[in-house]
Amino acid sequence: MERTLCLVKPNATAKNHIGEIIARFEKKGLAVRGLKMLRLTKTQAEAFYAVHHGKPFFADLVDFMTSGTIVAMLLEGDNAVKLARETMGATDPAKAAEGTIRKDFADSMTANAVHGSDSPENAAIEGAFFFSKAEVTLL
Ligand code: FUP
Repeated sequence: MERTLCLVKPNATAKNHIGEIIARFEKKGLAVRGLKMLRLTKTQAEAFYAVHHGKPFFADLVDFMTSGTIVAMLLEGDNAVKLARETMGATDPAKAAEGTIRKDFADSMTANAVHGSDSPENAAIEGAFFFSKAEVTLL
């Protein structure tokens, strides 16, 4: 069993796609083990995307991620990191496969509806970013 951290981004929460996006993950066999709705501060968004600091799209990405509420979830299952990213589709929605979340709900490369950790190591770091040890231990 593996866990991953996924986010429903502000464009998707604003369009009432939270339920459908979570259902897409659940239908692939991923179990929701943590769930919360919040709005990131600029400092938090900059920290979450620190790996992209200095890139040309960084400021727009931070602006977008702080533009509204997001939903953070811990998903669990076999190969959860890879399975969640397959369910999400390519980062660029123009390249996302039919039936993926980004194909159906992304508005642009930045407003691409969902985030998913890209490795088990980053999943642990990103999971701890949104969920306290007590919250995770209770699960
Ligand atoms: P992903 O792992 O699929 O979320 O993609 P990346 O880590 O490559 O990108 C992180 C975020 O930056 C994504 F939400 C998309 C955004 N991004 C841009 O807005 N422009 C780019 O050129 C690349 C990434």
